Amino acid sequence: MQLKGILDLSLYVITDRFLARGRSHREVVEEAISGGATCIQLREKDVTTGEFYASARELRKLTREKGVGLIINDRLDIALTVEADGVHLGQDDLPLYAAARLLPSGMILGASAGNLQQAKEAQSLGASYLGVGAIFETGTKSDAGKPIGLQALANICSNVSIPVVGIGGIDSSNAKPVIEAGAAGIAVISSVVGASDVAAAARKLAREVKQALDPGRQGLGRG
Ligand code: TZP
Ligand code: MG
Repeated sequence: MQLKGILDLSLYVITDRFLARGRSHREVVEEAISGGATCIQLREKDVTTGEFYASARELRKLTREKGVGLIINDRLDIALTVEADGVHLGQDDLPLYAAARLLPSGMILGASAGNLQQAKEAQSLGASYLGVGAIFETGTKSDAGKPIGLQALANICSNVSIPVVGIGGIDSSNAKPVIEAGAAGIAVISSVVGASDVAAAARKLAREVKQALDPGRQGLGRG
């Protein structure tokens, strides 16, 4: 899968300024990357466009230095101006067909899907990967809906050809079955951004995911 070469989605950490215990995006993202985050999404809900843009620029510089992908949530204009690796659009955002018209070739188009129909539609409209969920209960997104669970995730994973990232209520206690259901990675907010030790939380999750993606390596003292 071409995306794999461009972007590693295995531990996809999404920012949240309200869950960050007063730490800046920069501090949280630096720690998350040092713990093993492979991709960062800048997600802002209650800031001005100017503030969103400033954060995006700062994280673009940082993620470039660290060699980690940067995806911008909701805002294609900001993703384009800061030369992010991609944009992530939900069901109520700019429609994928409209975004696809402006998207430079090689830029990643992430899409949210809560069921198989949405997943197939997003794939047919050119999505590069899917964020599927909420898998488990989460208090982070008020309109996340009823959790879809692992069975529905597995069904989606086996019916699309683009990579799927599970999202919603994922922590180190339940990351493994998400990968075993066929996901290429996990997307997390509270279990990393809200942790007292962000790097340690990311490290623990990265280990779980790595082992689940490559069980052959278990017990070899790696990772
Ligand atoms: N989309 C579906 S669930 C969710 C989003 C953005 C919230 C994920 O946050 P957490 O804290 O990892 O459950
Ligand atoms: Mg959105």
